[in-house]
Amino acid sequence: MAIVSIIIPALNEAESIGRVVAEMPWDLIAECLVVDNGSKDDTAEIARAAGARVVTSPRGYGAACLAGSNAARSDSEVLVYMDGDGSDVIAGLSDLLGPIERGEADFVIGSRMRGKREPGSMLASQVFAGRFVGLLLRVFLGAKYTDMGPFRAIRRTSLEKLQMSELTYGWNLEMQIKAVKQRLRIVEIPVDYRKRIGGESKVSGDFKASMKAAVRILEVLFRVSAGKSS
Ligand SMILES: Nc1nc2c(ncn2[C@@H]2O[C@H](COP(=O)(O)OP(=O)(O)OP(=O)(O)O)[C@@H](O)[C@H]2O)c(=O)[nH]1
Ligand SMILES: [Mg+2]
Repeated sequence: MAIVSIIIPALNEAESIGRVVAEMPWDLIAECLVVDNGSKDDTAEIARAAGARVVTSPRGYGAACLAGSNAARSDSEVLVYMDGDGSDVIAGLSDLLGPIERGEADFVIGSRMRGKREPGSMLASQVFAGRFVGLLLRVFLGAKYTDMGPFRAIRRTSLEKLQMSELTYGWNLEMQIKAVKQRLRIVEIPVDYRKRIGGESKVSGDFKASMKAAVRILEVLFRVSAGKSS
């Protein structure tokens, strides 16, 4: 069985992080890292009390994912990312790890479009954005993605090859595009998705933030697809 590190970016997620960490299947994973950068609530303390190792990072979703990746145990072989708001369903972890464990994939991405979505867990605009980006990636890169969801697993050696540099919400898409370009073996599986347990949305619930994220995602789409890395 591969040595697995779970990486959870979490900013002001005190209402959910305790439950997210408490649900960890410790028999499948070696560690759970919660990456906090300046939460104004008790996210870090609650995560630690629930059994996570807490790491700090510069601001930004991608910056948190990168800091978590760099802080993973040195013998960790597979990195798994998920959100700290309770939206991702950890019961899907063994399905996510399966193709890597069997030596069939380097990168496994969970698609919320293909799984069960709790009503209200994704806005129509998010569903549209996922499908639209999927279509563009198919046309330009020949990739078969249906989503840009956060719940995903990648071999650590493969992630290192990608030389990730997006420090905001472009991180997820950058990984997907670079995975295609680096010819990683990619598998997409259905994953379920729920409404956040509590707390505040940093993106989808805030019009200005979602516009900013959308612009960033489109920028990453064209820049990274065109092959420039920064
Ligand atoms: N450490 C860290 N975590 C972040 C940062 N921005 C977002 N996150 C976390 O990244 C995850 C995704 O952010 P969300 O606010 O859930 O974004 P979203 O899924 O588009 O919004 P909802 O649909 O309302 O959940 C959550 O666990 C956040 O706490 C950041 O700057 N630093
Ligand atoms: Mg969320």
